[in-house]
Amino acid sequence: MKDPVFKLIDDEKKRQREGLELIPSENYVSAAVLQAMGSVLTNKYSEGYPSFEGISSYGELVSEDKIAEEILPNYRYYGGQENIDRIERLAISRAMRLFHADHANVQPHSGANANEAVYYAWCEPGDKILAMSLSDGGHLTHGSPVTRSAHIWKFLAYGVTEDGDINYDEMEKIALAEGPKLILVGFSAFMKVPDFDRVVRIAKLVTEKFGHEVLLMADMAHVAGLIAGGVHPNPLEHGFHVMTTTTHKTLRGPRGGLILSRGHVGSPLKKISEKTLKNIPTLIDKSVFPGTQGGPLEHVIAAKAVAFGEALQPEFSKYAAAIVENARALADGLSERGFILQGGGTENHLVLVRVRDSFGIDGKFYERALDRVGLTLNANSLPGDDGPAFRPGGVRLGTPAITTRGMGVTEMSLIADWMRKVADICVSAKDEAGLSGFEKELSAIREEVRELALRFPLPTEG
Ligand code: DSN
Repeated sequence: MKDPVFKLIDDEKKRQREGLELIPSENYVSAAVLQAMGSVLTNKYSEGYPSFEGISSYGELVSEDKIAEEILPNYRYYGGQENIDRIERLAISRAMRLFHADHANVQPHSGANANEAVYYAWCEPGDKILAMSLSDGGHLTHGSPVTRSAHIWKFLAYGVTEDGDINYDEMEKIALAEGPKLILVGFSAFMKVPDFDRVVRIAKLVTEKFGHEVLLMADMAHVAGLIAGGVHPNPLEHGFHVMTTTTHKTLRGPRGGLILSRGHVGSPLKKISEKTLKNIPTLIDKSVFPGTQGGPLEHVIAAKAVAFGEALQPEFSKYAAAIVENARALADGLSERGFILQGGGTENHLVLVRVRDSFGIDGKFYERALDRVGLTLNANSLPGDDGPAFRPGGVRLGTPAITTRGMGVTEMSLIADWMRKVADICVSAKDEAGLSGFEKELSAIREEVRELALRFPLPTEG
């Protein structure tokens, strides 16, 4: 008998095909990415690293055929690495070219692992790290007290201003009062383009006052695809030392993490006596393995390599530009229909809607009602939210996945229309139980959503 897991996978395929994915951190991978991920590479152990020799600096063009042919001595703890090494070297080289980095570590299993590996590479226990607060749009891994990191390092938080931008004055004030070792710019619910140059200036002031080097880290998980596509500034080109990201959001690769850095690339086997910014690529390699992870997931690394190869193609820039254009159209469409938006709109792929302020309904209720019509997004807290975390005042949505399906501004307007209709139903229904009185209205919208979704197949459906 067939394992019931496969029936459930088929059900999930149907859900993805017949609904619209509006969660801004999700996307649909290509058939090639899926194929690499579901390969025999999952059978192989490869703790350690391939040789970094001959992988280009980002400015040089090194032939991929050469990388794919060469077998070089490696830093691995297992035999049988001749294919794995070449795959990982391709992934590293493509990531470096994509993000103009001196080095790439493609092994982090996730964005959370990538972030923790950077903290562990640079900071001693008790050192101070300055990052955006979770409630203002930061991320759990940027120092939320419920995480392990928050028990090891002392996190300080800056917030956002009324108009939804980073409060740089607050960042500077805290930085100059506390002297953090690391300043982090990164977010999971923030709609502006960060002013990286201003943060670089703040770090210089900290160094002048306290005498230590400050690591500048950007967690660009949400916008990595926009950076790769050239429609968002690259923090590494503005003086940041490290950029972390996941590979599955706007970057449209497999679920996983990635760390890019600038500095000198040395042997991960050599002892490093001094933690300097120059050595950061090697400090990070040591921190990922053996510092915080064991065996790398080489099937995922192969899929990362394929996704990076796709993102290096000229079409990817068009895709990135379309994500932003669609997000603006969606934000405008929602505003025109009475939704109040955090920050007034968006400069990236993400929109944060103040549903409680707009219609007096909470984000979770609205998320669940939208689930019933096949529009998937997530409830999200808003700056200044003081209610229960599970019943926040907002919802977060974005356009990476629907743009992958080929949708454009016309479809954004349809989505905004459906969202307004569902909001009106929620107001009349009052609570989730009350939605049962609106089955007919919800089913009619569900059919319209399904019909639109089926006109735009997933990339894996050919
Ligand atoms: N959980 C991701 C998001 O949805 O933004 C960030 O890691």
